[in-house]
Amino acid sequence: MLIRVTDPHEPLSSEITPRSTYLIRPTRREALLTLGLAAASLPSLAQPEVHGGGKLPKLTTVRSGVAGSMVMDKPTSYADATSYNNFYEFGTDKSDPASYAHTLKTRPWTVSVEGECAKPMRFDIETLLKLSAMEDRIYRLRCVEGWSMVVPWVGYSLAEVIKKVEPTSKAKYVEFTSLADKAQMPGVRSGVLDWPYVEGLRMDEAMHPLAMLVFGMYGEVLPNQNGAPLRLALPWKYGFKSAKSIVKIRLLEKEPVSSWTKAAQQEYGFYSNVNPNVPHPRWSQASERRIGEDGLFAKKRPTLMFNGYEPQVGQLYAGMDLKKFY
Ligand SMILES: Nc1nc2c(c(=O)[nH]1)N[C@H]1C(S)=C(S)[C@@H](COP(=O)(O)O)O[C@H]1N2
Ligand SMILES: [Mo]
Repeated sequence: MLIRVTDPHEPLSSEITPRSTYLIRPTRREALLTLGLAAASLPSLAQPEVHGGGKLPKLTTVRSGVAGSMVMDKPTSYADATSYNNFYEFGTDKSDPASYAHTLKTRPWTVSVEGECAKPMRFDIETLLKLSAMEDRIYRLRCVEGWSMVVPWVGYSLAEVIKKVEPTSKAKYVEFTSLADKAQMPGVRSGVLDWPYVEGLRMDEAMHPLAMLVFGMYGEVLPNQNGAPLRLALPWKYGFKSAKSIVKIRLLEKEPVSSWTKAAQQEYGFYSNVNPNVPHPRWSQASERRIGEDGLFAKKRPTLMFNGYEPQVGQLYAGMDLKKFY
């Protein structure tokens, strides 16, 4: 596997010349961006379609400076990104979250950050909303099922919150727990997963600037079906690593066991980095269908190593056997 050693804050050639500009005919905006002109200098050419449905509160945002935070693929439509969801707490059909998540109460909401740290804290959602500047970032999201989306998220790096509690030297992993309330979440009455939904990261993954704590999408607060009031976005990992509606973050010495690993260990490993070369035991991961763009009979597009974020995150896995640590 190719590991390039680069400063994660430096713009990378993959961003300057995005894949889409050489695979398809570039738009004027993309061509100009390729020449190094900032989008801000192109007032007549709008930013990608990043407006929401207009029914939810808007969030004030700044453009992110994090390398890899602005993929140039066309964003998925808001309608698709909010109606085709995985959120098993509300049912297993893709349409269930949009149909049933209105029963989720997102206020009051607290997130406790605890475990191996000097200053465990319980954050109110309003405090988290003000903790750091809200950034616009456009990330690819690759579901392990073989479909993908491009989502303009709003939030900031997860590291901002972790730093606040002052992790000890024993903090090697981070565990995330989603809300599991039968009264608000009809899917929690079913046994599809061992609730609550739990996910985890290695500490260096969690501290990577691309690992994002998300409060909104398309310039507005998150709709419930997308994980309100806060969820993760880990663009180089399969979608299930990005836990929704988080209530607890725990710093740990030992690797946590995620819900999906518990459900099927040979299918869902702890790392779950997007990897076209490591098939899921029941299907290939070499290609994907972009929701809203690639019709059912269209040729699927190739899946990229680390979902296209190898320049930014590849070095986290230097020397690791990615077939073993799937
Ligand atoms: N709590 C919780 N988080 C979750 C899930 C879930 O079922 N419950 N599904 C995951 C999966 S499989 C994917 S692909 C993404 C989907 O996010 P989206 O609906 O915003 O596209 O959320 C992830 N986070
Ligand atoms: Mo997924």
